[in-house]
Amino acid sequence: MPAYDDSNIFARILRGEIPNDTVLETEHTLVFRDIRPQAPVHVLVIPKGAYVSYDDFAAHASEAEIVDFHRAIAKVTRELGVALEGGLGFRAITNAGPDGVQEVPHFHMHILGGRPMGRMVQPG
Ligand code: DGP
Repeated sequence: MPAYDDSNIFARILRGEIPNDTVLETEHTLVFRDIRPQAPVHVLVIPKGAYVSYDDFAAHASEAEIVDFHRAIAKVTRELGVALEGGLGFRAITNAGPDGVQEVPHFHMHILGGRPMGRMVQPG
């Protein structure tokens, strides 16, 4: 696991050094709109803790952080109208490392919706 780089853009957002369009904030989790939206709904769900990737978070975060993260996804998908309770669904994507084409090395889950999302993975 690469060491967590404190200078990444999401760490700076969490420190309040860079503005963001927050949709939801909980004790351990922040949800904000992606700066380059690829769908009518495109938000990023991030833990406030310093985790590089999903596997880092899943292995090392506390149970409270893990539950809070997933409950935040449940809440925000409902609030944005894309949850299956009242909506047409969404896609959750997380990229990890070079093969996953992860740009920002702070774990984040993309939530995309508001239109049919097409094929899951383009042929390489
Ligand atoms: P990934 O490839 O999974 O690491 O995606 C990183 C996403 O982060 C990408 O969709 C664009 C978004 N992003 C990068 N910089 C910023 C920023 O400064 N603010 C916000 N809101 N999103 C950003």
